[in-house]
Amino acid sequence: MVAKTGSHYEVIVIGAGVAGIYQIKRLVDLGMNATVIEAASGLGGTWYSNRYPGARFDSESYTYGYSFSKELLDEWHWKEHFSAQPENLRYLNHVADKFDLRRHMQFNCRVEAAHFDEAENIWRLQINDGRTLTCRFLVMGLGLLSIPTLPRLEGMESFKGRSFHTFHWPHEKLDLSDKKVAIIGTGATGIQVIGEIADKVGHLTVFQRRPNWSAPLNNGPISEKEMAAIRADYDEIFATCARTPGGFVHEPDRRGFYEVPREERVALWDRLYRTPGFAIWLANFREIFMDEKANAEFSEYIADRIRQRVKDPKVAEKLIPKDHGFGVQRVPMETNYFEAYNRDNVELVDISETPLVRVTETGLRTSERDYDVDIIIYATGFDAITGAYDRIDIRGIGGQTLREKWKDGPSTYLGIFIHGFPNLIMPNGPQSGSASTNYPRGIETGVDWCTALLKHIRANGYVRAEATQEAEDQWTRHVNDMYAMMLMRRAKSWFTGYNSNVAGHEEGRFRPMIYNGGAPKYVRRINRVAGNDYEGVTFSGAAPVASAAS
Ligand code: NA7
Repeated sequence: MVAKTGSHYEVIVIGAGVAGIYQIKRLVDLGMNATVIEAASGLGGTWYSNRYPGARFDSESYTYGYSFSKELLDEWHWKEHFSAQPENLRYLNHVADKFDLRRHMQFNCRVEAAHFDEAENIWRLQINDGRTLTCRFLVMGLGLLSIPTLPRLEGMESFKGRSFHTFHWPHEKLDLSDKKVAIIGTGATGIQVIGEIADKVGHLTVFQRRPNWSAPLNNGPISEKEMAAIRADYDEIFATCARTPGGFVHEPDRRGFYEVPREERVALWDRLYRTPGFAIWLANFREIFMDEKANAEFSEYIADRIRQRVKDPKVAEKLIPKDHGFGVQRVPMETNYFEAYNRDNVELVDISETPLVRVTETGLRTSERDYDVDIIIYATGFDAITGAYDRIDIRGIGGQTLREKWKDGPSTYLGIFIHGFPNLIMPNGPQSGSASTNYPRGIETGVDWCTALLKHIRANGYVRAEATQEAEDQWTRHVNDMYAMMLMRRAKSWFTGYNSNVAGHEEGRFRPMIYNGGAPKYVRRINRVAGNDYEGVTFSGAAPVASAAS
């Protein structure tokens, strides 16, 4: 028997981000004894930490917010089509306050270890404050991009100025005027930062290893009148998101790429280039994702756009990716990014030609020369998707560690269960529907499904739920097979588990991290599983054991 000492919960949720907030709401509504454990000092996950200038949604704001409460939808006014971090954090705090969720959250608590106790069928969690907490079910709301990674450069500690990863951008206001700033990394984050600070810094030196394809965000304010129209349209907006593969409002152009004459293709692209958000990526022809020739033609269209916007042709060429086509990795959306390079105070250093050698006391050294700066910004990405799992000592049946099980890439059932790790549930795990789509839409689906599962378990008095090996193998194969159709498979990006700064994640080691089948297909699949008595999951406990392989 498990003693109810105040340190035991029916459910513990790790992480108070977008997933954790909604998950605890659903658990509290069910009257479950549940808590959220959060390492940071406040809620919000991504939006708590990423406070760098330019941090904002690439989802339309009104598709990012929660859909579960009409009252919440009616009272919240998104101020911009792609809302920025301060507003996003205010929103998440508003949600927590409105539904009185904060009292179910424990901050500044980092879970260091989670071990499954096979005799009791509970998880034992070691918290960094010395406590041991136990729970029957462990729900992971860890975040896909919550473990920032730094380059492995000699001399990083010796730098006398300020340096930080964008994830750790100082919370207090940082005056950059008159400062010489270096930024390393030109992914989605670097591109947002550069576009935002170029006209606010004394001098900016961008250290680019590989350029990224990027297109205009076309952001703008939302007036009271527009917001009223959005509110009236919410049902349709969410229905569209549910219908589209990416969970966004952008529907793919279902005409065949080659059936549409070239002039019409270009007319579509001209329109999409002016359209807000991911339209340029997701409302495009589907062949862009799968057909090398179609992708090359569209990439060349975007390359010309870059050439038109960047005055120095040599700089323009350096900003055009040569090693991958447009859209084979998540597309960074930009505001004034390419124009930044037309400024006298902005300099591009191509470190594929002159590699970074080390950090010095006064700045950065490439193979060619020294760059003295006051501030170094590392926009160098994340140990994505599985990184947050790897940082916790998670042990399942027989003491098997998850780190070891996933060393060559994740394997899951539906992105929700892991064989050998009973009672551990991931509403937005690796290989689930949310990672590659409009994140909160996938999260709501995942959380709702996991909540229904927990209700089912409770109703039947089960004490243990675990995916079968067979079901996990089948799902992981399915996830893997789907990459075969996608040009994305060969991209060096966090979608395939690439990160040059993490041992074992360097180039060449493909990991099936995300589900590429699209949101509607994923939802149909998990609903079918639930409808078939959770096929592929074995339950045990008070009720007779129900088991079925998928
Ligand atoms: P990304 O997309 O992983 O980008 C990281 C960038 O940092 C990328 O340009 C990397 O170059 C560069 N990088 C990483 N390590 C190094 C080292 N050691 N030296 C030089 N340059 C380096 O992360 P982001 O934070 O920009 O975006 C993550 C997601 O956040 C994004 O997709 C959105 O969904 C939100 P590389 O390409 O590896 O040569």
